[in-house]
Amino acid sequence: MTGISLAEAFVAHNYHPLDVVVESGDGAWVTDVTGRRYLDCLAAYSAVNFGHGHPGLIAAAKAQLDRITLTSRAFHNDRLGPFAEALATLAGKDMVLPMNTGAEAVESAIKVARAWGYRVKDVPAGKATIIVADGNFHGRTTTIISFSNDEQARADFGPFTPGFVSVPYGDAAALEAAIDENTVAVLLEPIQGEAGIVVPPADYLPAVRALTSKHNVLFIADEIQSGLGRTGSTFACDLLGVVPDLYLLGKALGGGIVPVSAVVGNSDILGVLRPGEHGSTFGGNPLASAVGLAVVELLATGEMQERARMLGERLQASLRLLLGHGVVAVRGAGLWAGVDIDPALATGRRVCELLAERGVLAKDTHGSTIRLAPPIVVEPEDLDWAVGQLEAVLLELGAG
Ligand code: IF1
Repeated sequence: MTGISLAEAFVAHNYHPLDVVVESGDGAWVTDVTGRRYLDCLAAYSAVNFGHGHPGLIAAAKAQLDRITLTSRAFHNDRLGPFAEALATLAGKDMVLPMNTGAEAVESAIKVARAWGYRVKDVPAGKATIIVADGNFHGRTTTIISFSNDEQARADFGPFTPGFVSVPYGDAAALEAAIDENTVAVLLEPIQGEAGIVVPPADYLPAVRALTSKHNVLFIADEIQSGLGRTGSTFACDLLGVVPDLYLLGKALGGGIVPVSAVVGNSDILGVLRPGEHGSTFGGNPLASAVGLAVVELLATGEMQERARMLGERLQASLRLLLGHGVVAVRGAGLWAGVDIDPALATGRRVCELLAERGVLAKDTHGSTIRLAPPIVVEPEDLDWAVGQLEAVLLELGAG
């Protein structure tokens, strides 16, 4: 059986992948089992920000494989401390809670915010609420889907966790109206990914920062997808000069090699956790920490962020030329774009299928939107070529 039919037979049907079976990857390119090459314009939802097989990251992982890979947090390991120090420094904070997946970082921050609410803010027991935004995507656990508005993500998975209030994204007045004395945190994506790369009005995040400070509420920024270089800065919050109380990081923190996530903040908040109250078998393991440290060292030079900023300008400008030619809207920041295809022309899924036939891998979201997030190491000519392929697909579909 081929890779596809084996996967269809033995893997739970919780995804509907394109008909491409990837075998290897190098930089921004992947190769399938037949030897065909594709430009990877998804980069594993930004988990591969620095490219497939980044030499420095692979070297760090290989070196650690030969030392030790797993110790559990029952003991110290010699890699976690340096990783945590470097990551805290990168974020301008003083404490790190290491986890594995993005959803775990979100869950961890929810627990930290609730504990902070009861122990520091003096919210009555069991009353803490967290404000989130309509259209959010923060992961797949039962608590996280409890505050999703996406019926597909929720249907048949209840009962749900209480304690969340959802308000329209981008509307600071609605946010302030929802804050009361039991609000412990506001949890937001600085740019909404799954919703279609939705960039809020420029005054929104600064207003959220001002309101949360004024009302003694934590501002938790889910930078799991937007962070670590993607938008042309270390954090999407940086683009607006906003500093949240907690950063949630994941995806690219693992260098495309291992799952690594973290909650990063100051000890007046993260310090509420006491031994035994929270944890994970794998969080902060030596291999994850060695890779995470190499990722932070890569970002500390600022070169990746600058490259994403420059290539991002190029990408957004070339995509805007397609407006009116099968494209009805382009949104984005840095090397991250949401492109709305004219629904009369084709679904986003169909466009992605035709792009794959032309050697470009991208992913649709919400019917007619496709998202582009190539590895930051992509060559400018390859980026131009990919946009050219999108243009060709739209022409093929009958765009004017
Ligand atoms: C899927 C989207 C991307 C995230 C933010 C937390 C998490 C994610 C902002 C959870 C995860 C994913 C997971 C993947 C598809 C995907 C996605 F379309 F659903 F929104 F990337 F665009 N916060 N994003 O984007 O991180 O637990 O997965 O490590 O679930 O199908 P995780």
